[in-house]
Amino acid sequence: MIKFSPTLTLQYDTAFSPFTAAEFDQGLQWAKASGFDGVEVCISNYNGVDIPALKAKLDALQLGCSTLSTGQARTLEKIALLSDPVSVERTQQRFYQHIDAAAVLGSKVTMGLLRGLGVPEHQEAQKKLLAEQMKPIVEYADKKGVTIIFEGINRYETALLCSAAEAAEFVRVYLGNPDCVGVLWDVFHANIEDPSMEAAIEVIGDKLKHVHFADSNRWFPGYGHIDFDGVYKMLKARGYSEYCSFECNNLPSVEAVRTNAGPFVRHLRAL
Ligand code: LER
Ligand code: MN
Repeated sequence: MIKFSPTLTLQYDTAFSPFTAAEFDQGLQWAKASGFDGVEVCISNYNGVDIPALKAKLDALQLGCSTLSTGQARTLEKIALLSDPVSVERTQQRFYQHIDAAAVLGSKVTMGLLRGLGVPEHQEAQKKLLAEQMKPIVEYADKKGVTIIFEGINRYETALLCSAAEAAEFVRVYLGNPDCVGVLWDVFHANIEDPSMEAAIEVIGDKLKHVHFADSNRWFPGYGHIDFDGVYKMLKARGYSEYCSFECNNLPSVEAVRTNAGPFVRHLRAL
């Protein structure tokens, strides 16, 4: 069975969360009432973050945690893996903390923009370097039984590893296909980068471990031109049983996101 989660932020506000960090508990109540199976939680750093308390809150509502969204630290702290040695070290340490938290929460850990933006030149060298810098993170994840999900991100946000094919190749070839690393496929990026939704799902194959839902304009599904019924049916037909997680801007409005989420999830489940 495919599971669903919305993005909720725990520390710092983001346009992807329909509740502010201060409203986190209200967001959990809404997620439960809307029929979600779990929540995707944005955590930037662990200053003052009580993971056992978060786990207790989720358990009380019988909600899972799909993945830890990690990218906020890149803009807030200017850290990344494709960066200077001090920044690389800080980013690796941050991922160890994310992995420890994920082990408690039973979630995955996202490797998105915190890998760094890269530059258009010397793609091959940067992919090799990134794989090298991810190595201790992957080893730590493996030891802790946590899955890292590597996301293809469109060309306007990053210089490399933009498409589903590139993300899947990076995991399989450059990282050596470890069991503890999968691909996060974001249909908003896919609409820009991938030849078709079908081809993307096919090329990722058994490495597909998480899906981000936002429409072609990054509004809530239904306000752009992505065929979500078609995508959902393809995922279902392939036996995908991980999360589809909403990561869209609060558009057309935060009220619309909050109101539409439950009916949209019910609609997809009925397909
Ligand atoms: C993160 O999941 C993502 O999709 C990035 O585009 C965030 O800006
Ligand atoms: Mn995404």
